[in-house]
Amino acid sequence: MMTKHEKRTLAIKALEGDKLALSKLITLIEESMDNFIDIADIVWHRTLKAKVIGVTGMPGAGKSTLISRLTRLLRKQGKKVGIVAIDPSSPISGGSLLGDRIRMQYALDEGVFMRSMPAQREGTLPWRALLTVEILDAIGYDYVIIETVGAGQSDVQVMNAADTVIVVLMPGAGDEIQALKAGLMEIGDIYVVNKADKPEAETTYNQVKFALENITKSQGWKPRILLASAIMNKGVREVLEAVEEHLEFLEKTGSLVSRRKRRRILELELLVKARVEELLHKLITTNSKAKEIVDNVYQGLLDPISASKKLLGLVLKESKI
Ligand SMILES: Nc1nc2c(ncn2[C@@H]2O[C@H](COP(=O)(O)OP(=O)(O)O)[C@@H](O)[C@H]2O)c(=O)[nH]1
Ligand SMILES: [Mg+2]
Repeated sequence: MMTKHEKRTLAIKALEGDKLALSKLITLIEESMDNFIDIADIVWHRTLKAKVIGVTGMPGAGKSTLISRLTRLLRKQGKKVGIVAIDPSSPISGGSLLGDRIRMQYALDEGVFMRSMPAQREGTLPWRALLTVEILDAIGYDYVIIETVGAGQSDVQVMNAADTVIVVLMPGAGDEIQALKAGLMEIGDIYVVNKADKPEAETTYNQVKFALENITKSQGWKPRILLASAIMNKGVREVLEAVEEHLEFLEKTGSLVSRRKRRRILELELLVKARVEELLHKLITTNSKAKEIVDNVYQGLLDPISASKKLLGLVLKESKI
C-alpha cells in the first residue's frame, strides 16, 4: 500500500513528464478508483485540453497501424500523443505481439506514451480507460487516442467519451457493411476504409458510402468517408485533415462543450455504477440481511423486484453517504 504522500509524489512526477511514474500512476488508479481521490486536486483542474480521438473497428481492420501513422504525422507537427489501447488479444500480463512491437517503436519518441489495457473486464473497463485519458490530458498530451474493438457495449461507451470518432473498416465480403448496420453506423464521425492497396477496397468504399448516405449527425455534420492504406502510408494525411475539420466544426457549433459534458456524465455514471456493483457484490456474499433477502427470493417468499429495491436500500445504507 502506498501512502497518500507517495501517491501525490508519483502524480507530480508523472505531471513533470516522468513516464515510469506515469505508468505506475495508471496502475494505481486501475487497482482502485479511490486512489484517484488522493491525487484528484493535482490532476483534475488540468483536464479538458486534449483532443480525444476514438478509433474503433473490427480486429484486424488496421486500427493500430493507422494510429501509429497518425501519431507520426502529429509528432512531425510537434504534438504530444497519448494512446490508450483496449486490446482484446492481450492477457493481463502483457500485450499482443503487434502491440509490443508498436510500443517499442513509440518508446523511441519522448512525445508519445502508450498504454494497453486488457478488454476482458467488460463493464468495469471504461472507467479505467477514461481516467487514464484524463491523466494523459492533464499531463499535456495534445491528442489522446483511444483504440477499441467496436464490439461490446463498453466500447460504444468509450466512444462516447471521444471528441471525434474514427471507424476503421476493411475490404471484405460484406462483413463490414454488416458491422455498420450492427451499430457502428451511429458512432462514427469519420469512416476510413483501410487496406486500399487491396483490389476489393474500392467496392467496399462505395458500399460504405451508400450505407451512410442518409446519415447526418448532430448540428449537421456529414460523416466523412475516406480510403486509406495505413501500411503504405497512403491517405493518412487526409484522415488527419478530416479529424481537424471535425474538431473545428465542433468548436464552431459549440458541440465540443456538449461532447465534453457528455464525457463527464459518462464518467460519473460509470464510477457510480462501479461503486454500486462492488458494494452489492460484497453485500450479497457477506452481509446477513442481504443473504436473507436472496434466500427469501429463492424460497418464493419475496419477488425479485421488491428484493432489488431492498438490496439497493442496503447498498445505500452501507455506502455511508
Ligand atoms: N494490406 C494491408 N494490410 C494492412 C493495412 N493496415 C494494416 N494492415 C495489416 O492488417 C493487420 C492488422 O493490423 P492492426 O493495425 O493490428 O489492426 P487492428 O487489429 O485493427 O489494430 C496487420 O497484419 C497489418 O499489417 C493496409 O493498409 N493494407
Ligand atoms: Mg490493434
